[in-house]
Amino acid sequence: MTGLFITFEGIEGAGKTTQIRLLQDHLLSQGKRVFTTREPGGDPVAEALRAVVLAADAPVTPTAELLVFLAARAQHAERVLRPRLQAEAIVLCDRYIDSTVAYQGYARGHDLAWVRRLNDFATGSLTPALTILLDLPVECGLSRQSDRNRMEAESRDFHHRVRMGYLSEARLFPERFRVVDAARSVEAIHADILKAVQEAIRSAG
Ligand code: Z5A
Repeated sequence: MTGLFITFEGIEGAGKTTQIRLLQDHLLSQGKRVFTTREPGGDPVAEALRAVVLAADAPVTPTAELLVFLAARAQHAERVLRPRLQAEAIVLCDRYIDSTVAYQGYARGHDLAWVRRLNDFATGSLTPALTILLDLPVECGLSRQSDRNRMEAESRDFHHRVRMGYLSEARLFPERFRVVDAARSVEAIHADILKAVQEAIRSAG
């Protein structure tokens, strides 16, 4: 695998979409080959699964929810992520394995070791070189929301567990995570992300 795999994580309204767009523009202006994608989604089958799990108006059980996110990821990893990385692109992905650990593991209560193993199974252990965690208080993130999907309608306590889960993962895997304070201006956050990405590009050689 010769590309560079970078993922973006954070609670709702953390600014992932905004920052990915800015980073993509910057990298393209430097002549880099860049591909942007998201989870759940990024492929027709995975987008269909996204609609099932996020827009369902009937109850979805926690186990079904976990397995749909993983099914979408398995499809995305094999059909999109691996080919793009093999084509030497810098791949920017909005949410990936750590979303499942934070939402379905820490917040919903599925066993963390089990969720990590399922992530490995779904992706063939395809792990990002760099994960940018955009961290901010739950109140701040929720106040930036415009429309609400099924997950976003969860309680504040649920979103707080998600945030704490992410921070725990960042402490567990410091070689991969960079935690960025996302309660600041768009420009200040972008500057920190650029530093982390430039370092990752240098390390990738
Ligand atoms: N999910 C899961 O449970 N398990 C999994 O394995 C996976 C996902 C993969 C996907 O939702 C949901 O699926 C997500 C987790 C769950 N659930 N929730 N909730 P999504 O893709 O529809 O939504 P999202 O990923 O949470 O994105 P978002 O809410 O759109 O947030 P964002 O992309 O991080 O932020 P943004 O769109 O860039 O910015 C939001 C607003 O804030 C917008 O108006 C911006 O102009 C504004 N903004 C951005 N940055 C700033 C700053 N710095 N200051 C002020 N305002 C800002």
